[in-house]
Amino acid sequence: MKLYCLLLLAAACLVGCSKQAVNDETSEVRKPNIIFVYLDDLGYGDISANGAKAINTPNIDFLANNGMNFSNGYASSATCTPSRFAAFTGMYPWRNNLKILPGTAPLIIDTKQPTVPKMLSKAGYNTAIIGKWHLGLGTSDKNWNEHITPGPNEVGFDYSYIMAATQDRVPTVYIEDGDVVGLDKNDPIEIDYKNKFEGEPNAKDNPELLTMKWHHGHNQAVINGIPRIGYMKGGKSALWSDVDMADHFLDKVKMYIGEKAKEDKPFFLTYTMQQPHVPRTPHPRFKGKSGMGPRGDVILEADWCVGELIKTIQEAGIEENTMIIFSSDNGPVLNDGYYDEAVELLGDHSPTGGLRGGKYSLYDAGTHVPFITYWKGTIKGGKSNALVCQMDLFASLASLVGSEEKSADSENVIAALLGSSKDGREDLILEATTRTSYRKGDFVLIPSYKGPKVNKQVNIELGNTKNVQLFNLKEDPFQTNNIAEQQPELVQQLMDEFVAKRGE
Ligand code: NG6
Ligand code: CA
Repeated sequence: MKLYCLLLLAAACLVGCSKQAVNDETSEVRKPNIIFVYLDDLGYGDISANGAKAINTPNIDFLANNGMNFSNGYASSATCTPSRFAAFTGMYPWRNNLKILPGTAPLIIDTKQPTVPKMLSKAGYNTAIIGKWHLGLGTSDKNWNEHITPGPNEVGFDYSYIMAATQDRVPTVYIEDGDVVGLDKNDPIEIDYKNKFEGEPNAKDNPELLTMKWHHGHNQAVINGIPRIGYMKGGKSALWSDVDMADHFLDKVKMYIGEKAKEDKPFFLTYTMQQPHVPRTPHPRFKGKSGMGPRGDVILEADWCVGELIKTIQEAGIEENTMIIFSSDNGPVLNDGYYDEAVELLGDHSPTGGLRGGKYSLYDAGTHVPFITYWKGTIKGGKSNALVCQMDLFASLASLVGSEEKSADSENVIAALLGSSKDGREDLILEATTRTSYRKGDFVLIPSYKGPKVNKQVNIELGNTKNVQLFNLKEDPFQTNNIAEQQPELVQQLMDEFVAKRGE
């Protein structure tokens, strides 16, 4: 602990002895605030800092250009629930065979398990999550009209203001510290993922109510004119407004930072935005602004939110004592179940930045996502090709704050995250809809898997092939050349390591 303080004091003095960083009375350094900004389905190529030309993301670029922008930054999984599980627990999601959860799912993090917020809490942090959760809540027979527990507050977040699952799944209400916000007890919420409620509109029988058309799935409850996954009854006074969601979460973020910046304790805030996941519902201020339809518009909206976040920490006077980590839970998808012109209006834009595959895919674009760290005065601007994964937040942040806590699979890559080392992880097991691949150095090995080559509904190549695939991502970042046949020994070596690590 003392060593940490001295080290950070030295670091702070190197960058000019920032006032916020030093507590005058004890001359101990205040640990940095940490803000994890986590987008939903944003692709590597969706930000101008990573080469996008058709879309301009000046605020995310500000973080990238003045912090470290990682060209080998990974989510653990090509879908949301498993990635978030790994980011918060430091444990591979395939160990628990995790899949995308319905809105009714019980909490899937063991309340006894180490988590990033618990570890930081023990290290003296205030902790909060504002935004999307999607890791299950309460028990499977939970009553949405009573206090819902366990949830984020039981796995380490002192404060939570969340949506339970996704914007396209019921319940479409906000939940604050385990209680539905604005609920009228005389109009109780009922949720069912199998059976519709008599007398309630649904997307198949009531197409006249729809303001957005479903393409696949998303044909159950109709809420705010949007067809959703799952049926819902009641809770009218608590329903969220889709177009105001970004502003709503941002307001909570501003309030939280405003309050916590004044406290002696540092804070860890996870700001999990819903964009650009479906349904894409930009606020009217952003509607039509990208020329790319709602998907582009909500990326601009998310970028604006990042700008507001930066302004908030600047105005609170904590910019030099706040580390921001920016990333996305999985790769991009265009048509994820609604007709919203994401495909038709795409033009030349490549959400993956040319990487192969996308959300749900074992090819690179499934998990290879934007990954940026920013900390004014401590992280110098630059680019890094160190291999880093969101699962590494646990061990890296533990090291940053001087915690001895451990998690199952997280590696300490804090030096890479701070830009003081070019080295990240040596290898990484990646997951996509329960299949796994093995990245080691520049190589990625994709074992053979049965199943369709392409998910036709979303039009994404999944990575399933009869034969094993091996790519050298340094020479062939877009995975056009399977070199497994040319390199049988390497295939065998990687396969052996992979199998040993997976414990099969
Ligand atoms: C899929 C949904 C998709 C999206 C995804 C979860 C259908 C047909 N598709 O099952 O629209 O909600 O789940 O996305 O229902 S994630 O980013 O949260 O993993
Ligand atoms: Ca996602």
